[in-house]
Amino acid sequence: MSIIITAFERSPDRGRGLARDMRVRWALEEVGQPYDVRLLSLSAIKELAHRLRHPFGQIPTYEEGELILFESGAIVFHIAAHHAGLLPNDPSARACAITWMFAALNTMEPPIVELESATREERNKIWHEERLPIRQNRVRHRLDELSSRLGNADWLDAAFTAGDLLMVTVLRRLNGSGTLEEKPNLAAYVARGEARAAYKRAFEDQLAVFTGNSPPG
Ligand code: GTB
Repeated sequence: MSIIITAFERSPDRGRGLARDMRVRWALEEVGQPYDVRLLSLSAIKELAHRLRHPFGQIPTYEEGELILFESGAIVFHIAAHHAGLLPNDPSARACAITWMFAALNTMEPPIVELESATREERNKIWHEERLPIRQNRVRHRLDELSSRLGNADWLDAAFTAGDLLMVTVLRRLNGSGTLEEKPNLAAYVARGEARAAYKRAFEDQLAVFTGNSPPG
């Protein structure tokens, strides 16, 4: 059955692969599932036709026949649960990988998104300068903890899983901020994820939407 996802027709990140369709594209590439992309404008995502797919009027969504999903984490989990390659078969190892998926989205992503949106949307508020270090320290604290746990390992568990896929997409949002670079093992972990062939294909495809160039077949 064919798969259709939604993405921005013109992503505000200018093709840096920071919007959340990137993690869905990457997951589909990892498991070798072809997919089509419905590109939507910022106004189209708020229209009824899209809200029937996504109650909050956002991207990404995922359609597979009658099945319509939203929430990038749920979509990646669905892909990982139905195709080999992103979750171990052993029940305990599988549960650990799913735990990392939740950790990426529930523990790491919120302070990173909060810091990013505060920097973007609140920089003119009088309290911004005062609150910024608080927000930066929340991110640094989580990075410290994650860095300690990862140590010298390549991946969060024995092999690459959907937990790493989500964690790398979350940490990537800090690329270039200097914060990630303070933890060389985390910066190397992100680079390791970005070096995967499936990641590169997904990245090129979303970049091609922004540049208007089709990636080489
Ligand atoms: N929890 C949801 C999920 O994981 O799927 C969150 C989905 C979400 O935030 N979608 C964003 C969206 O549709 C796009 S990804 N926003 C429009 C709206 O809410 O009206 C977030 C995003 C957008 C742009 C950048 N960027 O430019 O760097 C980074 C991340």
